[in-house]
Amino acid sequence: MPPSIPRLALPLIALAACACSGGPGSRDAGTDGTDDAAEVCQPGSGETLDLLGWWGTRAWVQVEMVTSPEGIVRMCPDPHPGIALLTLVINLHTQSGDRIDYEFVVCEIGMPTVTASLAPCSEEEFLNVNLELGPHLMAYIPSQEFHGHAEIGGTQPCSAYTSDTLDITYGYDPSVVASDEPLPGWDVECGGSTPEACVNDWGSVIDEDGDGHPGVSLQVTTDPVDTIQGQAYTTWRTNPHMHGQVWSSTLIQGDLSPTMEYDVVGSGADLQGIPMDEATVKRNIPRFLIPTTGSTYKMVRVDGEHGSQDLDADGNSIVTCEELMEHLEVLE
Ligand SMILES: [Ca+2]
Ligand SMILES: [Ca+2]
Repeated sequence: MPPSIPRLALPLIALAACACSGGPGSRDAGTDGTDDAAEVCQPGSGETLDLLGWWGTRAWVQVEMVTSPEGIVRMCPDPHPGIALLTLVINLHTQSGDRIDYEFVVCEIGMPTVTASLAPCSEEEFLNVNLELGPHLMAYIPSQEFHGHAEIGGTQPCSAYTSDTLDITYGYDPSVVASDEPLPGWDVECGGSTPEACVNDWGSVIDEDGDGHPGVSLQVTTDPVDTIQGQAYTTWRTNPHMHGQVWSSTLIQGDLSPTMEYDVVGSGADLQGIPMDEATVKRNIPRFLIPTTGSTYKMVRVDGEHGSQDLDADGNSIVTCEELMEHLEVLE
């Protein structure tokens, strides 16, 4: 960091990126999903589709982070592209005509490493900012069950598959804040300093990951210099609307029209013990955009039926996130 840059800026970078990461994830750039989506379904087998059962699912969500006009943080490049990875276990449990009801759990949300700098972007000053779910949140999400249903276009391979699911939310009560209303978040124009005064719908914010802080916590680390120790306390909402085709009784894939957003309800970030002010942090968080195209998903049957791999290691007729995560290669 150049000496002219205030040290205070460092945590802002981290939190900004954390915003970036608010959705971005990406350990592998998701080339698998992209490649598969580029293929064309061939209804070769002529089988009558049977889709009920357990499916491992991965979504590659294209995300972009852009620098806030008021921010001192600059994504490099700006906008900064990335891929967020969602890994799910879905149980397609009931079929009635062309409708299939399902339950699912989110196993993992992976966010991309972001390169950031202070304006202007300087290749010598890049700081890698790594955002991930805090340890409590990481342990918590596989315990949350969500519901949805899918419409199937037919009984033969290459039939359309369109799923509709409720919002996946963390850190607030979705029965209080409707899906078309803003997430609970800190009002940067607030004259006060407490969340009671400054967070809209504060009453709906819950410590859902049980770490003693409001909302759910995202953890930020930086390299090559481990300067920042911080968490952003957030509310989170995503909804992976899936459109695609049933390739067979063991493979469904296609495009994703995801929504993914977050807001800050508190700051747990500090630099050498100096806590950051929430409004200042939020003003410096880059905006988080999701292109309407380019995201893909793949569902792979994992219960041993129809020749699929059987990941139900303990034989209890339930495939858990733990069992899926042991064999993520099936989703690649
Ligand atoms: Ca919490
Ligand atoms: Ca099992």
